[in-house]
Amino acid sequence: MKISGEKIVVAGLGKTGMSVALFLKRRGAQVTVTDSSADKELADRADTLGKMGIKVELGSHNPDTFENAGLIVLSPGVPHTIEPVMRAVERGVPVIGEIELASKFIKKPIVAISGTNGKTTVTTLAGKMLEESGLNVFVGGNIGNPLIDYVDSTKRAEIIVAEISSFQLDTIDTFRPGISVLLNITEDHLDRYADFNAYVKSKGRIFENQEGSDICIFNASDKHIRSMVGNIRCRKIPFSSEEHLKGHKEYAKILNDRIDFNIEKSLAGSDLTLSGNFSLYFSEIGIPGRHNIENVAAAALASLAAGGNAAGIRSALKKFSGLPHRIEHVAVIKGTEYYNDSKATTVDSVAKALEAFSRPVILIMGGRNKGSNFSILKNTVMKHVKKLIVLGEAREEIKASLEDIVETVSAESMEDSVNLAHGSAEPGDVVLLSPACSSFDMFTSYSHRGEIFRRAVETLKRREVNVDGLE
Ligand code: UMA
Repeated sequence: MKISGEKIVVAGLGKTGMSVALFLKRRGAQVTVTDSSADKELADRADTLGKMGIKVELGSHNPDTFENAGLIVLSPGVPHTIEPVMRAVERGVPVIGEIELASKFIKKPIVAISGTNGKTTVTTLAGKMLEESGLNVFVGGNIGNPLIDYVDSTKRAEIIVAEISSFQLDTIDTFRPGISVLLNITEDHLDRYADFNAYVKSKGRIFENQEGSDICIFNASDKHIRSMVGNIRCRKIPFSSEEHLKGHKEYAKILNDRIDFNIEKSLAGSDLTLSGNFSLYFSEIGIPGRHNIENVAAAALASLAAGGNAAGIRSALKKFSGLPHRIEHVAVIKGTEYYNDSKATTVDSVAKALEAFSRPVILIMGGRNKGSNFSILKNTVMKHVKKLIVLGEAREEIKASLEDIVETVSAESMEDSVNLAHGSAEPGDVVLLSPACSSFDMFTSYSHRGEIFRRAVETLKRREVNVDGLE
């Protein structure tokens, strides 16, 4: 790929744009970065880049900048459908994303993990399982560190494990992971895609360039995924309960108390002497919920396929107690357990979190709606939730969808939500923050929202301890 001397436009000056601009500059490209915002933080970044001879345009996207480019590299947060990009495409300017660019410079096999929910957990777990199996691994992508950072880093990995979002798949061209993993597809990002089908299609692109020798690991219980794998070329390894595994010789079979793995050889073609056939008991899995059984099945299959072994998988699982902001245990106050699931920004992830509990739940939901239909939660809420507390931009919409099913009250802030929950909680209950919305109406990110929840719970706990003098 020719970069030196090329006029390359980088759109978006977040983490990705910054890394891509520097990567291209180091290779002698004439780089222009453009960002529609002119925030103070961006001005500081622009200053840094300016000193290195990189032109930066902030505050709007100038169509001429795009049309005069030899190549456009989009950040995931910049839709490929915005007007200036579409016009440049019409004029024949190639448009790719950072994943496509990075993959052209990465020679080691890539394990690419996508899906609506569980991507970060599976990416983290697969990385740890491979490390515990003795392999040198780089973990990156949508998880937080751009894949392109690996190329110029000093780290030399034997295998790359990358979390890949649908936004990133929208701008691939030849990206071909040696191992692809597709976990599930449920409604998400409907504020960015024309409809659910467009989103499903985007997710399916993870398989697009795979060949017969490549491996695809997929959730055979998911009807959207099942319907797309018929046409793809690669070694197909499903994970699911028995009914969906018919005809497959390699699989992870989810039974009542364990997962049975059966896989013939790893990607490199080496024989798996001790791992090809083994069982993992649910009692060995320390993270809650049925969805995490599927996540572990997917991560372990990916690890086995990438050359990991059963001992490494077990060792990683022993050390892994879950990620922050995903059904994360925060505190026990007067017999009520408080959990932070701030990462749950879709209705499906809220349903999965609720299903992880057999005790009554006081649920805190709300934030900015990403295009979800909250009524989908009716049955699960009826089964698990004793009181619903709603906050943020979407609170009236959520209330209208679910107040017939459960007592629903509105809160003004996260602190107010936690106090309201505490007021209704009895010993044995669970208070769960699982918003089904993005955080951007009140917070800077889902992790910021989770931290504010944690602080509110900790303040409540201190108050209760002072009142009772114990706990
Ligand atoms: N911007 C424009 N024009 C636009 C839209 C946005 O210039 O039309 C600008 C914004 O003003 C902003 C910049 O683009 O300055 C932000 O770009 P970005 O959102 O791509 O931010 P990055 O920091 O590069 O983060 C991206 C991913 N962000 C998104 O997909 C929205 C990060 O995933 C990822 O960790 C990072 O690259 C490294 O790969 C975050 C995410 O929320 C965590 N992902 C979604 C998810 O998981 O659901 C997909």
